[in-house]
Amino acid sequence: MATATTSSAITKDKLLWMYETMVLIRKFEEQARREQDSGRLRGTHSAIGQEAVPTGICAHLKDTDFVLGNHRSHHHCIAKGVDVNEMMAELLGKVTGTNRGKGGTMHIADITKGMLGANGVVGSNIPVATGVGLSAKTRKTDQVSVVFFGDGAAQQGSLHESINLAAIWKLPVIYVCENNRYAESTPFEYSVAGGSIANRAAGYGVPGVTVDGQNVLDMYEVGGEAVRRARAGEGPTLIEAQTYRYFGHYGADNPLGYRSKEEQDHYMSKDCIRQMRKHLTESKFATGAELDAIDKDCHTRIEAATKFGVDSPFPDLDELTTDVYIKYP
Ligand SMILES: Cc1ncc(C[n+]2csc(CCOP(=O)(O)OP(=O)(O)O)c2C)c(N)n1
Repeated sequence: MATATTSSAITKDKLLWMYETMVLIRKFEEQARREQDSGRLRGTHSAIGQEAVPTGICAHLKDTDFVLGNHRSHHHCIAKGVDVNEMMAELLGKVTGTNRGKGGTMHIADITKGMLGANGVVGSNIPVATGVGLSAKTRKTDQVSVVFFGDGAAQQGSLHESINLAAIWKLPVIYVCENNRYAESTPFEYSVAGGSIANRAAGYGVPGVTVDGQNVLDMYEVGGEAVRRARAGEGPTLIEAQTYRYFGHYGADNPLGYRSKEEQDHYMSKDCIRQMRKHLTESKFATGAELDAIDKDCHTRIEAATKFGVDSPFPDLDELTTDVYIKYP
């Protein structure tokens, strides 16, 4: 398991950015759940508990780098800098949303921020990210392509084909498996032969790293090395971030049907935001008051995003097929 030895090499600005990003994600996701409960949003795959994974990686990325996500991608989008007003409007199907209200929670994209898209088809973005890496290498840019996927998606053949190609062509791709221990209700232990996803990288001769995905400093450390390798032309990295989703797979799914309360309590006791808050205050990077001010600001931003989304209009009926179907000449 890779661990960060110190945060002293990280600037205070970067540490606070990571704290703020995780809090903003948490508050966005809490509001998305409220929208779901009110019926304005038909359902959502909550990433509450997994905030540290994309935050630690995206802390190393520029707007010109690329991120591709999956069905549970609000946290990937926010960590990559997508505007929360436009995201909330997208969730609510409004014309001011990132995709003009036609993508919804599972297809948020913002090309200006390098967020090439969430995707509801499990595993589908893994080969796409590989092609994005090939494009960056062919165009001789220093861009990096990062794809986030779950432990369930890691059982698909496309991951193996992709890592193989990325390895032989030394593509700047980072494969990040968010191992939250369940694919819907199927436990990791039941579905993953060999007991490790990261270990599979050895078969392709590339680094495979297991990391505590609830510790943003560990994620930052591992992400930094993977991004450095990618930019230096050394090829791909497979990261297995061990994490946990606090809520059910989707909507009102009650996870206590397939996992124990003791297990939930164990992971929740290692909450990524609480850990970071403790670290920042104990190491005197920030005072409790400074962090409270960040919490309050994130709360205000999510309230404003919700108002923006709710007050925005739905797309016009005339727009029904615009940007949906391609017209061939
Ligand atoms: C190709 C495909 N098969 C099945 C589904 C239905 N489905 C949606 S999410 C999911 C589980 C995915 O689990 P994992 O990859 O571990 O991600 P997590 O939900 O844990 O974040 C499944 C089977 C789908 N959307 N696409």
